[in-house]
Amino acid sequence: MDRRKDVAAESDLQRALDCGELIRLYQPIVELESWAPVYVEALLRWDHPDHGLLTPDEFLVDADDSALLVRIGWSVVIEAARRAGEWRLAHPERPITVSVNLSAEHLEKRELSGRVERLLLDNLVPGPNAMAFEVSERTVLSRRIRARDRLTPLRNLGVEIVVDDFGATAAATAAGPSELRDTIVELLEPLRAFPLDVIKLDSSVVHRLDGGVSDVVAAAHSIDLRVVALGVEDEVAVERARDAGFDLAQGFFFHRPAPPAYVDGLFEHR
Ligand code: G
Ligand code: MN
Repeated sequence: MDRRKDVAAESDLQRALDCGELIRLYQPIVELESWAPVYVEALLRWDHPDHGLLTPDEFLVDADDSALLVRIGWSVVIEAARRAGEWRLAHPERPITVSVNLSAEHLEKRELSGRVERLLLDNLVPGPNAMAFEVSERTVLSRRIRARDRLTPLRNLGVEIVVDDFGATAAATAAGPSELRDTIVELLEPLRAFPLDVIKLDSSVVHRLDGGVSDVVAAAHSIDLRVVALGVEDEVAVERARDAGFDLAQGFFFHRPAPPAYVDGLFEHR
């Protein structure tokens, strides 16, 4: 899309950060058994004066200023820690985990776990698992950064680690459903070596695998990961996810990304 080029200019992005146009929405993730929201994912949006609400893949694609990416990443983590503290303290009987997406550039930072530890303390975020960090499959398995060395101290703080968009690359390249299933089950194998709690299966995988998706979910369970179905948009998708054995689901059928007041409302109505 061409507007990507228009809006990705870095000076613009820095200005957007400075003047509060980069906002955070929150999307609940539910347990499939009960439909109870147990996570909320913090999602970055650019509330652009001319282009409206933009998603990160519309404005971060060309932003190769890694320092700026990390500054933007921190703005999300900082607010998420504050919300996690507030929601846990206000509703200890309904513990919710606030999850944040971490870029490879951000995960690479030596100071990451130290700063997160301070944020948890400063915001009185009670442990364990009041926060989670989502890293893409590509980031986890990349050789360039030592993901395990960065994830281990982070997880030792009592936060969860989530693998995001799992299988997206394989789904884009594999020939047929059985090849895709085998590729994805193989991709799970190296993940054993990492400190992980949850895996989010890309919606393209769920669509392309059809029947074979339950094998993938079972393989993930066998290495002690809870599994999220992404992009659940209708009742059929809910049924499929339940039949395949998924633990959790995220998607417009249940909840759309919304301002934090929406999450406050969920506590009222449960
Ligand atoms: O990959 P990640 O977990 O970061 O995905 C979050 C993104 O997916 C958000 O930008 C969110 O708006 C989008 N999203 C969430 N639910 C749905 C859905 O049901 N359908 C589609 N198409 N996108 C969704
Ligand atoms: Mn995510």
